[in-house]
Amino acid sequence: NTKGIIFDLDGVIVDTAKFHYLAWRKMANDLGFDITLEQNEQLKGVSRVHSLEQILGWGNRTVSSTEFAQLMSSKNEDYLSRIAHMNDEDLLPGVKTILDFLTENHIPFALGSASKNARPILKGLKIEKRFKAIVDGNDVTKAKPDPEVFLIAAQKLDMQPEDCVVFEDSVAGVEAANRAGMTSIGIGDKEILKEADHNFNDFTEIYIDFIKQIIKK
Ligand code: B16
Ligand code: MG
Repeated sequence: NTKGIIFDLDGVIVDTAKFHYLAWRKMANDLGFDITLEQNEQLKGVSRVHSLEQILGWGNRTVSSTEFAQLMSSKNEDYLSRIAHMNDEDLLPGVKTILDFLTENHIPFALGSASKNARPILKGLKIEKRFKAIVDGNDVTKAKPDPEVFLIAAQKLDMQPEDCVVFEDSVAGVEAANRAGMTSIGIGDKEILKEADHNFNDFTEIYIDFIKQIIKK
């Protein structure tokens, strides 16, 4: 028996974080202010609605609900045009090796992402069919750091939360995994993701032996 694995998408499987940043930054610039890379850290893993609320707060802007909806939709169009040409070469380094190992060894894995664009992105990367379950921003009512997205993923994997291991690049996502009672693995800056149970800079640092160890029940 093995544990189940849950992958975050943006910043873990593929580097869409930089495209989210560019698209939000362009929107902010059009509104007359800027957002920094440091501020962008706080947007990782955060839903579209909460990201926009946060950004408008930074710029001291209030907008009508109509304008709010327009800003979200034009940001998303801009974002989609930036990721339109993504393909299997855009998998982050080391990800393919891990997915291949899991697939070959029949270890089930799921996606647990805040993104409403997750399915088209996975399709573009040509890995959509390899996931036993895909839970994304369209399936949840509560955004990370609420554990809902990971708890639904565990259910779909037929696993207890404590038997799940989550790979996350965001502070909100690590908190969500911890609150779900799962093992959290932070991918990225250890100083930022200090609440994670294990930390790696990226997947090239993770050896199959480590995977074998953490999936043991
Ligand atoms: P969308 P993840 C998150 O995806 C991103 O990290 C976050 O920056 C983004 O705002 C959120 O998805 C919503 O994305 O606008 O595509 O619905 O990291 O949870 O996979
Ligand atoms: Mg992420």
